[in-house]
Amino acid sequence: MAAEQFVYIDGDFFPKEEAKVSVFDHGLLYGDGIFEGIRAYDGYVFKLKEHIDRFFHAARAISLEIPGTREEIKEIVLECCRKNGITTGYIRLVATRGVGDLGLSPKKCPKASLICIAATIQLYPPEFYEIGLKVITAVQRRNRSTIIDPQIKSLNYLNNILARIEADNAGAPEALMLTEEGLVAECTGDNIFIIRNREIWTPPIYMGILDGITRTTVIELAGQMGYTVKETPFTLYNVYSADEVFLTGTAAELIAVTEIDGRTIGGGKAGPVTTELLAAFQEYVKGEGAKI
Ligand code: PXG
Repeated sequence: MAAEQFVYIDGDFFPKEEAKVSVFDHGLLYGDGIFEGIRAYDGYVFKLKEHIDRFFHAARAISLEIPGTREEIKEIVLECCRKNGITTGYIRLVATRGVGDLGLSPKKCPKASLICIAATIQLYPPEFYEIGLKVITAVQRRNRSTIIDPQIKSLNYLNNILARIEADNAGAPEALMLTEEGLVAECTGDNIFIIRNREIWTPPIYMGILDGITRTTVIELAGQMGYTVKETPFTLYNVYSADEVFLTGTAAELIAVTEIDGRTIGGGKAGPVTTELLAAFQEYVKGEGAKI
């Protein structure tokens, strides 16, 4: 039998079945809150500092006071892993606006709630990393940064979910989202990279995408490996005609896209640059981050 799972909520650990929040929490009522999805590899929480920094920046952006310091939140994440016997897995850190009344205003929510869940992770089957993903472009556009900045990893993921529904309907595991202007933005839970003549391109953050921690890691690794990496706007034409396309995200790590909107990309399987970068990433994660 699997060991019992404990969820951290506001200072205490609760058995999974008893881990509950109020129906008056504005996280539920309005999607008012933020989250992080974090990986642990073999006893280390990968890029924990970067995830906690992004969490605190998002909190600032939505005027939410996280109940605790960066050091305290870090310790909660590590303790949550220990309590659940997680050395390799997935951690979800959530801050909700907390309990208020039925009005929109956060003014009536005196204290934000902090939740941490450490669990195992459902990954893509290993063969997907060789054969690559078939993705579609969603009709749903990525919301622009003047509306809700996609840099805020908020509990309001409906924009991404609407695109993911399109992917589900098409039998695709991911959907590519465009900006209002039709430029390539990102996927519903992953950033996108394309490779042209061994040059690596990815959309810049200002276009309205999440500043992905895997994205930054891959940009740094590729630079160290001697690749030219450009953060530059591009169109679907550049994606369709790319030599290789891959996605990055905490869950997916780095995964090839071999078909998009019915067009085969490159050779129809993970290309050489993607394969080399994935190997470098998998090597890099070993022992990186905060020790559990
Ligand atoms: N873009 C979006 C919109 C995301 O939500 C990424 C890019 C990749 O960022 P990181 O920092 O992970 O490299 C994300 C990540 C999941 C899951 O379980 C992943 C994300 C959100 C919710 C669930 O696959 N986001």
